[in-house]
Amino acid sequence: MLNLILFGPPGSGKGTQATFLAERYDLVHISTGDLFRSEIKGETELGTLAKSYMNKGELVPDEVTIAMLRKKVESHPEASGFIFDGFPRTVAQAEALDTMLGEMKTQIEMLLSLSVDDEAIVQRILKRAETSGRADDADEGTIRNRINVYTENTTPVFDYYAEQERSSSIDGMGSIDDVTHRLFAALDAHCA
Ligand code: B4P
Repeated sequence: MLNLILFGPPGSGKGTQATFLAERYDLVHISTGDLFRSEIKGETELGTLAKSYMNKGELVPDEVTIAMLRKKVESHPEASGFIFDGFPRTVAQAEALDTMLGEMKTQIEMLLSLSVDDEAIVQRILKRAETSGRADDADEGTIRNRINVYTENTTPVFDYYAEQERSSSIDGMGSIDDVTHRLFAALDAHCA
């Protein structure tokens, strides 16, 4: 199995690039952000809870996020690998993911982290807000809070996998195409 984490600040291109990686390497793409948005759309209890955090740019509590992720992974027993997009976002989530994959006799092969300047992030997300209808995209204060939450709660996940020599930093600036080619090159070199 090839299991990857696509990592990076909000708006760094995780969702955009995960689609290309999933197709090229035949991976099941799991985005916790998309899963929460689907729960919100369905007006479920989980959706109502998630919305109260997401609209402020805060993280949804670990317990809830981990349970949802586990359910999704278990619904794909046929998978030849997974690409986790937007998960893990805390060290507790990373530990839970490692335990879950360990039970399946597999592990994370690589964490690919997209680096993008804060100002480019704000511009990308504000542009997306024109069409996304997402409350967490529309307000610059909320976007900056998401960046702060990433810096404080999520960047330790990069170090967690770096200690196991599995983290790799990729330049996320430039065109979508440029970034895709950098990701493919890094993975191909790793898997060669
Ligand atoms: P996500 O859905 O993961 O939101 P995101 O970080 O904004 O998405 P992403 O990074 O994938 O966006 P992309 O760059 O593709 O999370 C939303 C919220 O859900 C979180 O704030 C949190 O509340 C909650 N949540 C999710 N997972 C959680 C977890 N594990 N634990 C707790 N809470 C969790 O797209 C950005 C825009 O940039 C797009 O418009 C795209 O077209 C554009 N773009 C991409 N690449 C570009 C490039 N190279 N140049 C120019 N534009 C580019």
